[in-house]
Amino acid sequence: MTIPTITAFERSPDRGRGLARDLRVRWALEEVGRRYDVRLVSFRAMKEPAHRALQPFGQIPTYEEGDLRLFESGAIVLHVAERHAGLLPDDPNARGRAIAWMFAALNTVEPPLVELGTAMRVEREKPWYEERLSILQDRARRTLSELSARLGGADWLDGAFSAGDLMMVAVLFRSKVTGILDQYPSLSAYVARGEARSAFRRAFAAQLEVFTASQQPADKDRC
Ligand code: GTB
Repeated sequence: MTIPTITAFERSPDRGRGLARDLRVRWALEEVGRRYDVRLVSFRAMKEPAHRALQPFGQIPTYEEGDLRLFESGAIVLHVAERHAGLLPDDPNARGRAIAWMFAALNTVEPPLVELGTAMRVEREKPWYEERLSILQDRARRTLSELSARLGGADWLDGAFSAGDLMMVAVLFRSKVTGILDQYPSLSAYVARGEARSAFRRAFAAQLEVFTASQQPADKDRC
């Protein structure tokens, strides 16, 4: 079986603490027990034609396996989940629902959280920051309240852990730095359950290791 190669940041402002979206791809590969190689790319290399041929927007992650080339973390996780046992239920309806949760994570939950996180990172000095912050917090809270209501007291979103949970936890995990998740104890516990999985821990450690191994400085100017 070909060993897939993914791309990840050579340098990252968070120094590999889970903000970069290769984490979810690593996690999916770890969940299904698939070894993978990592090619680290610089910010300059990401914008060059060779990388843009893989990722039109000049971003990570990408995925190469034999003659297959994929971009978009969601598409990559879905590809991994569809080709290996463990991340999607066998029952076609349950499978469809798990995929719906993946899309909900990426299309409904991630956008307001990313908007909030980005504003908190790069718009703090703007004169309108406080007003915008409050609008973005309201938007994020609305979505998180609805998600929390649906999760209720369950461990996972729809029965057993699936690629839908993997993607939702990965999305929520990235927003922990904003502090907004602290207002939702059941979602915080949901993320903690995801983080406690051994596959997540291996994926997180592998991403972190890129940066601890080289002791490199943070690149504050990018992403
Ligand atoms: N929709 C795409 C997907 O899901 O694959 C989005 C991919 C994406 O956003 N990639 C980012 C990237 O390559 C890295 S994850 N950015 C470089 C660029 O656009 O030039 C976003 C990210 C990672 C790390 C931090 N950080 O450390 O602060 C912030 C955001």
